[in-house]
Parts: sequence; C-alpha cells; structure tokens
Amino acid sequence: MIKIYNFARGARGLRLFWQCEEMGLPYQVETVTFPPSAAYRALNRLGSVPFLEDDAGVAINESVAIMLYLAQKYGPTPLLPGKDDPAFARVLQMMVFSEATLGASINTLLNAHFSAPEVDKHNWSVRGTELRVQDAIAYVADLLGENSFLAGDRLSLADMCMSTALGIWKGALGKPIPDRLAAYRERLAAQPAYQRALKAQS
Ligand SMILES: N[C@@H](CCC(=O)N[C@@H](CS)C(=O)NCC(=O)O)C(=O)O
Repeated sequence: MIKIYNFARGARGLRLFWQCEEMGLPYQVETVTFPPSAAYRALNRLGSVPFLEDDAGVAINESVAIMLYLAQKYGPTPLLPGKDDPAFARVLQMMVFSEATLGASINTLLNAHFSAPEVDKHNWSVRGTELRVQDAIAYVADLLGENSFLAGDRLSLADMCMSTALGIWKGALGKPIPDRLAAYRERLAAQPAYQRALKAQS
C-alpha cells in the first residue's frame, strides 16, 4: 500500500497526491507534525516531507524520485512519456529542474525569510539566490512558450513538479511570476485530479 507522509498542507506532498489521483492509485496519507517527532525521524532521518513507504520495504524521501518511482512501478502512464517519445527528455529535465534548481534555492530563501536574523535576511547570498531563481523562472516561461503544458499539449509529471515550485515562490515568499506562468498555474489548478489532491492535502 502506498503511504505518503506530509505536513498538513505540505506543498511537495501535493505533487504525489496529484499523481496518485491522476493515475488512479490508492494511497494513504500520514500527517507529520512540525517539528517532526522522534518517531518520524526514525523512519526518515532528515525529518523532511514528503516521504513514501510502499510494499517490499520501500521507504524513500525526495519528491521527484518518488514520482519517478510511482510512474515506473505502477505505470505506464502518459504523465511520464516513454523513452522514445520526443517529450521524454523535457519531462525529466523539468522535473529535476523544479527541485535541483528551483526548490533547493527556494528552500534557502524560505529559511532566510522566516528564520534568519534581520541583518542576514537580505545578505549577498540571499540577493544572489533570488536573482538566480528569478532568471530560472523566466527560463521556465520561455520554455513553456505558447504551449499549455511543459511537454506541449499534455499534462505531465513536470507540470506537477513545477506547479509546486511556483506555488512556494509566489505563495510563501510572495514573489511575482510572469503572466504566462500565472495563466499556466490557473490551468493546472483547474485539473480535476489536482482539486481532489488538494482535499487529501489538508
Ligand atoms: N528536495 C526535497 C525537499 C523536501 C523539503 O524541503 N520539504 C519541506 C516541506 S515541503 C520540508 O520538509 N521542510 C522541513 C525540513 O526540511 O525540515 C523534496 O523534493 O522532497
């Protein structure tokens, strides 16, 4: 049985709920308190969410890895194009980009915004990281172009990943996003499976 641990309204867990909803996979949600308990850290030493447990002792963190695991284990699914599909490379690229380039930097900014002493909130590293994220987001807007989704005209795992990264940037940090990406976020939020996932999140 797929068991997904998440904070109440944890942003990255939403990616996984959305994927499960879209693929029709049954899943169980375990809400993790913040700060994480010792019992949770015994399962996932980092205390981060999301965290997946599945049959045969699978127990992993990293949302993008979990999404690829679910797609491979329970697919095939059109959310992850096959290796001969022209969209395959783009989907992998933007899934990883959403965390390695966007998510990791945004986490640093969240720490600075909410936890750093006043003197460090806008230091050189924070300003440089903000500029990098702004440029990365402009790049996403360029790649999206006039398409509905990152892989063209069909929804993919890349959109589920990107939706969260943009959501944290705009929602938690209050930063602007280009109009094209605002329209893209609205398109994603209108997906029925996304709406079902939102209900599982809270
Ligand atoms: N790269 C990780 C990032 C995980 C992450 O930072 N999750 C946040 C919540 S959305 C979190 O657990 N923050 C608290 C912490 O890391 O202690 C992933 O994609 O799963």
